[in-house]
Amino acid sequence: MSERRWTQKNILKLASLALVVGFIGSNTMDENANDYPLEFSDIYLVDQEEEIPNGPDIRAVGPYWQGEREAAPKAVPFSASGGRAGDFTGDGIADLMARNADTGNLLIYPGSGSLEGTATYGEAVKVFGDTSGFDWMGQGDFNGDGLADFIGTDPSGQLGIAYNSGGLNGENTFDTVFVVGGGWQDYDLRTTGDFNGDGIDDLLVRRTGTGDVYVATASSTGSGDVTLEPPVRIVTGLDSAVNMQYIDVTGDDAPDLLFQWEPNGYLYLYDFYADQDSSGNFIAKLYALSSGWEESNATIFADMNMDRSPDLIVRSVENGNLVGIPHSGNWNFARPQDLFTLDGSQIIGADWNRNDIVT
Ligand SMILES: [Ca+2]
Ligand SMILES: [Ca+2]
Ligand SMILES: [Ca+2]
Ligand SMILES: [Ca+2]
Repeated sequence: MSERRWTQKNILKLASLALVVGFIGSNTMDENANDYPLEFSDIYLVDQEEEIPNGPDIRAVGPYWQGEREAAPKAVPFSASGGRAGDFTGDGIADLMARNADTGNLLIYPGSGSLEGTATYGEAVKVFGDTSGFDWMGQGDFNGDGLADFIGTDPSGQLGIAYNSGGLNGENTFDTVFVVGGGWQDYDLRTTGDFNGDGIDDLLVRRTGTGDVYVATASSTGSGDVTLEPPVRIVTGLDSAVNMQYIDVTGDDAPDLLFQWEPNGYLYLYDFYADQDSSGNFIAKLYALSSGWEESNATIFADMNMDRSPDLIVRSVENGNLVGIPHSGNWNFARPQDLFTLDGSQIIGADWNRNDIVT
């Protein structure tokens, strides 16, 4: 490990956290550890026996969650609701969406269906010209046709949606953006996911300055409009999360909440349906997956290799590399750190720091 990467900070981190069960690609402080393609110096797997400092105090709350629920949401296939990357092309493979920070152009990178380095995603297709008027953009299927639609907000809080017109077709990929409503300037983390299992993606948001996460369920007549219900609080305690995604990674077909926690750099998984008590009430649980993610400034979930398990995509703060980390295919609640196979990581793109939005 080079001097440059093996900094005092890392040594201190090791000593103070005592959490290390292995470096990526190595179970020891191996000389070769730095050859690992992830190129992050201090991503650590988490030993679940150790106490984790500065972790979140997260709780499921609200009318959707009062210690009991009628049932877990209906099964939602990854390909239909997106791994939070969406399928814009209609081939069932999740594609990436990114905005070039200089031009404001919105680009779609079609997924190849295999995790193969820089061939994992194909050449970018420009779908919108200058989108600098949007402060957030994402995707979701808001009319239930299986094709990822566009969603975005502007700084005044107006939220717009544009339906996918039938596949990836340059600047004709989307129909005209229509305004759904306002008020979204009060929320800072935004993501989509099918919360109620009706096949229409819903909006999950955190209220700015709080730890409260809300869901606004969406409905659509299937053609010209989308209605968002008023946001209902579902989770509290996420004040220091720096990103948030809603996707099933445990394989029980019920989406989980994943987030990166700023105070300690950990990636967490909150499983709403981790367990049941003797009365059949669901018990939500928080799992720490790995640490060191302050070295990444983007987190995306997408099934890159089409094994139906969403994989993890991160972006290096240091060099802008986009890195794909495969899902192991297995969820073991006693070994949550094994959910993503860090030593199977590959660089799937370079210079992704040129994009200010990646999803
Ligand atoms: Ca696709
Ligand atoms: Ca759609
Ligand atoms: Ca829904
Ligand atoms: Ca996968």
